[in-house]
Amino acid sequence: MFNKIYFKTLPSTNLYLKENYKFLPDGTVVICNNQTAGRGRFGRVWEMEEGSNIAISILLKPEINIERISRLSLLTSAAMYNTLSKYSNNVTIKWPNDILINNKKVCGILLESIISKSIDALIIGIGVNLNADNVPDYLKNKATSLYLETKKFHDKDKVINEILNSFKKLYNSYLKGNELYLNICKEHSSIIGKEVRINGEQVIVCDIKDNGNILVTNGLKEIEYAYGEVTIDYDYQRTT
Ligand code: BT5
Repeated sequence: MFNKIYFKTLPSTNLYLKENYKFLPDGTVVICNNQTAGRGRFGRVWEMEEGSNIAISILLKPEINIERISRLSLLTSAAMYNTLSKYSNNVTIKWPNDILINNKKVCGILLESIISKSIDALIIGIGVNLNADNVPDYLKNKATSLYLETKKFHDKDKVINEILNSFKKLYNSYLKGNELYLNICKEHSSIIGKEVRINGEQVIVCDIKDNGNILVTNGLKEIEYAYGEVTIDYDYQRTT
């Protein structure tokens, strides 16, 4: 399914696919060793230490209903859970796009879509702190790497293949209408039952719904979010 293209350095693997998706087939995977302008959601920065970490983007051109697109973030989170939990304990998924180990972020996912009359391209970017023995100072409280958590180096190509294999299994079943990844996201959620802030409001997370949205309560009423920024209470305590 996957056709891999390797680069030594790119500004951003997602950006590369955004600029070139027209000429590339469904299933193209861009991998780079050094990403100089990695991006997160809402225009935020994604840091990457040259050589030791993973930056990949997957190009998809599926014929699916537009409303099912956002679920691919959760599907990718589940694939990342399946992969990283082979190497470490205490891997959890922070809805919708963060993977944590021991409550610190080890992986982020950026889903971008290009839509005209139908879906022209979906781009799923995955950044993993793999073998870095450090994270930038300003992220020390909330970021980690697989190496820092396991004290072992991990074979980058092997981990990338495992990510892609796990993604492929879940994605093929998603294309047939099955949402297998949802159970993984619920079972290994870092936020269900917890008090968090979502878009600034203090709430308790009740569930992840079948449509991929999160259901929370503020004590007075239940609210459903399709996307948003979740801050876990211990983050709040650390940063205040
Ligand atoms: C994400 O955004 O977590 C999505 C990150 C996606 C990165 C991949 S790498 C391959 C592909 N190409 C790209 O250009 N991007 C994708 P968000 O939820 O907005 O989180 C961003 C926030 O995470 C930042 O504001 C920092 O607080 C934090 N952060 C930045 N770099 C980090 C890192 N290496 N490890 C952990 N946290 C980080």
